[in-house]
Amino acid sequence: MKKFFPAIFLLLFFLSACNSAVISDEEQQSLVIGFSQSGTESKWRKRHTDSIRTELEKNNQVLYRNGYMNQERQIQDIRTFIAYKVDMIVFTPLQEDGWEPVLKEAKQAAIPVIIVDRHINVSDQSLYVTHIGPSFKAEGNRGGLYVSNHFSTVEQPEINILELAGLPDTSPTTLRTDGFQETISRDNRMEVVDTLYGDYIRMKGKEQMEKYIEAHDISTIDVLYSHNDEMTHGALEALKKTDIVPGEDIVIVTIDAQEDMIEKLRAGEVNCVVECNPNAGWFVANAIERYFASDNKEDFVREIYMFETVFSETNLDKIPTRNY
Ligand code: GZL
Repeated sequence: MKKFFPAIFLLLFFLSACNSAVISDEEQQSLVIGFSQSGTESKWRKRHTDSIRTELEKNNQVLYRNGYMNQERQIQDIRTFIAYKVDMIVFTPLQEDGWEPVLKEAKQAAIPVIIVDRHINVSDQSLYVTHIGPSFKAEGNRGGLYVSNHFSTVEQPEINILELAGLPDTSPTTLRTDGFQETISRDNRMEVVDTLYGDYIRMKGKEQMEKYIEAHDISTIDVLYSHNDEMTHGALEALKKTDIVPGEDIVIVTIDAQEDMIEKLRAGEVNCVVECNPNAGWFVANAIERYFASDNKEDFVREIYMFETVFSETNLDKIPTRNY
């Protein structure tokens, strides 16, 4: 019996050690992450939120706050995360400026910050670990390329473009304008004759378009370039009150690729849908995992671009079902 007893003891000790090893691994994986989202203005944004929360909540505790498109509220949310001493802050800034003070507070509290989707303007680049998001300029390029190709076989001395832009002073709005302009400027017939701002909101897009139609001859516009699908839906509602046939009398280019806009593409009401990928969850979770596993955190990758594409009449049969 004596010989048998030590063996049992060793086996129990080994099993309990294994069990504690498994628990400590799980404890190491489980971080407390503060996630501040900018708003809920579009189906795109709701998918963006769900994607990040679902992926992070697989292995971590996530404190989620929605800023409802109010920067002051987002700043308070980040301060809450700091007070809670979270392990990591993930946030989607509503606009580019005004983040320096609160990010300095996070740095003083030694809490790393990841920027997702829109970018920020800060002089001190050490205030955030990395930025994860689309290439907004490439999205603008793709929209401009579609327009350039569309009119390359059209004999027309002037091509008038109306831009329906998103929220001013945000990186998607600035860069979608720059990317589009960069591409169409190679055809000197093309000109953006007016820019309206719909803040990425359907109703505001509709209001801006209605006001424009009241004050201008919309039949002189050849192209509508809209920075997101929600505003495009609003513009289509406004155009319904005119005799303009969308997709025929006016070429429409829009960005995001929500399912409800792919339906408009299939119906011929819009001509080009540039994808803006909202499925950031995996990219964020992977970056956090790699950051905490890294031996050299100061030298972490600074920009992580998400893959995305463009849809038009050329690939209607190849559009994956949208999950937003
Ligand atoms: C772009 C994102 C934009 C979307 C809009 O990544 O910031 O904001 O294109 C959303 O739908 O409002």
